[in-house]
Amino acid sequence: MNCVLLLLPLLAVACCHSTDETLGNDRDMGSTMTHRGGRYQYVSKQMTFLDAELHCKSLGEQGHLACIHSKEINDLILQLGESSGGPVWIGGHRLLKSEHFIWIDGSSWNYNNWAPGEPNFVGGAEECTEMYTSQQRAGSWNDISCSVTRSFICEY
Ligand code: MAN
Ligand code: CA
Repeated sequence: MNCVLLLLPLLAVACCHSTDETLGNDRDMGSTMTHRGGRYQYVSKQMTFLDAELHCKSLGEQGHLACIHSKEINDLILQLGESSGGPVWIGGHRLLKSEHFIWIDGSSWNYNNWAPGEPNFVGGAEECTEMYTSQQRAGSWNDISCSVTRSFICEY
């Protein structure tokens, strides 16, 4: 009997995290998708890049704004962010005002999907990265000031 009771939480975890591409609603905070063990959550609240990153960290020990390494993940993140009605933060950040970008989790910058003409570093003040979610630019990225507020996608 004890054995069965101990197994129940394990079964619950196995059941809820094994399926790829699960779309569900997370109360009023937006929707969550799992993909190959990674969890992605759309947060509808609009925050600056820093506050958004801090919010993602509060979701889990490994939480951070979504870092994108393939078209597959880019498509998934676009799908999650589409309901925002505007661009969403992703975890790209300009390195020390240079032309180089880094991902906020330290993973390598091995994929990008900049919109035509981007990143253009307007006013020397565009150090964060947003994804457009509508019209012909949907899924492509723009460098933008970190202090504007956006909905965002966490990975945790
Ligand atoms: C336009 C473009 C972008 C830029 C924003 C700033 O959309 O020039 O590259 O980041 O304006 O608001
Ligand atoms: Ca720009």
